[in-house]
Amino acid sequence: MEQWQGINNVVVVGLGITGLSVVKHLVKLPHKLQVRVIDTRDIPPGQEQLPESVELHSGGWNVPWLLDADLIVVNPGIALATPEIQQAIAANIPVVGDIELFAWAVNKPVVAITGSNGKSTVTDLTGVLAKACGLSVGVGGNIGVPALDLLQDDRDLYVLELSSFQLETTSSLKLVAATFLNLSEDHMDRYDGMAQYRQAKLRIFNHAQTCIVNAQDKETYPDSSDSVGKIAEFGLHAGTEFDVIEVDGVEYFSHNQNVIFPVSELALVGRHNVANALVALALLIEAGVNVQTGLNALKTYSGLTHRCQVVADNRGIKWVNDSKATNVASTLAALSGLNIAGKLYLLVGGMGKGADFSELAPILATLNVQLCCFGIDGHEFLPLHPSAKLFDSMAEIIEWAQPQMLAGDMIMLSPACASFDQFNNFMARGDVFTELAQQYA
Ligand code: UMA
Ligand code: ADP
Repeated sequence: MEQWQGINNVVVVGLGITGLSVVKHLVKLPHKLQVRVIDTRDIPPGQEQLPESVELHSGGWNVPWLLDADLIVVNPGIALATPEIQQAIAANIPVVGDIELFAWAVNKPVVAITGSNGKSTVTDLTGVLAKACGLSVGVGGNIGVPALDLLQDDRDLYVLELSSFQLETTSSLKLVAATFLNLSEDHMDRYDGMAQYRQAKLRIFNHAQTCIVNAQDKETYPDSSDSVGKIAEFGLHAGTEFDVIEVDGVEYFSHNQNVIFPVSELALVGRHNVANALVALALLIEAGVNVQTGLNALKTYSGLTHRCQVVADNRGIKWVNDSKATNVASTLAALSGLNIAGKLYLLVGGMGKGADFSELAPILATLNVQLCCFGIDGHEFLPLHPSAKLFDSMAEIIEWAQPQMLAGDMIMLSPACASFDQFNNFMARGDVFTELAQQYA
């Protein structure tokens, strides 16, 4: 608790589920704090749940409040580069995020996951495996349950998904094992290029006992100048600490050449999910968990909703919700290895976050595809394929496409963009797609 010495006046910037979890945590601390909230939105989500003792300033900034604070706790959705936050930093006021407060409070082992794609799958699966091994486990962070809310229950282990935004404002989180899964372009509206985005993610290793890195993506390795814990590599080929090896023609997950589990028994589909399962095993093994008792969970775990999920399958037409594909690499993962008898109706677009979509063109050229573009940056996809057509909404696309679809076709939402231009979040976007699928299929 020594971190709280001299802190009396805390300003929480940005409400939402993170801000609310921070406020609830602060008002429960043993020492009395003055807690105030600033949210630039006119009607911040969650304002009705604020305790009466907490003052709210909404609809814009309140710089005097910021400059009067002993500590500012900022929502991951707000960039540190925002001028008002920069003004506070220049005035030497400490600015942290909810994960830093979690680090100050937690007293049990924590493992954490970052990367451009696969974070939620690895986080959820690690939690499922740990539970199957008999541990009481708290799973949260960027996956949608604020980390501080997890502390309400005493657990044996915490598993956190951490975004680059959360890592930017975290400096003292101790981890028994941490992984950086992969790096590909994302959030270029928030960073001055890939190097800055990568540095934010590398912060996960700052106080990690074991750093689990991707042998097939050297960008996930700490820089040689960084002082970090033990490095453990994972890879889909033999030759790394955690890898996939072949014994008598059968592929196995393995640790230091010792077989753990046959890859073919993994319920998840796709090669990227073999890597995801390998990392979940690696995190728990490095955290000292005996995974043998929980391995059956790999046979039944079928993944999270909104990730390449078949939501309707009628008259030979598959409707696939991959709303969580919010960047180019995740849409590429969804498209690679697709085996469709007929035509693919691919729904792309939304808030592009400054990304370069041209990387999708080569794979689109190999597919029998109808590219259907929507959302604020939908027009940016038009040059990628001759079939591309622009629409205002998903509903309009489906109304147009449905009468033409034939048995063997697939219609997939894998938008390569964030959802915030038309939806509250990627889940709401996936739910709308799913409802349309159920209505039209
Ligand atoms: N906002 C304002 N003014 C404010 C506060 C927020 O304009 O004063 C805007 C932000 O710019 C942001 C948006 O509102 O774009 C979302 O903020 P929010 O209040 O909805 O945030 P929370 O509900 O607290 O959700 C946050 C994470 N959101 C972001 O990082 C944008 C959630 O990750 C996370 O699940 C949650 O905390 C719990 O930890 C979402 C996300 O999109 C899923 N993350 C990005 C990603 O995965 O790519 C990083
Ligand atoms: P994140 O939380 O990092 O966004 P998710 O597990 O939610 O990751 O998956 C997001 C998208 O990325 C989905 O479309 C999924 O199919 C794809 N994906 C999952 N794991 C990987 C991986 N290891 N490499 C590339 N793409 C992946």
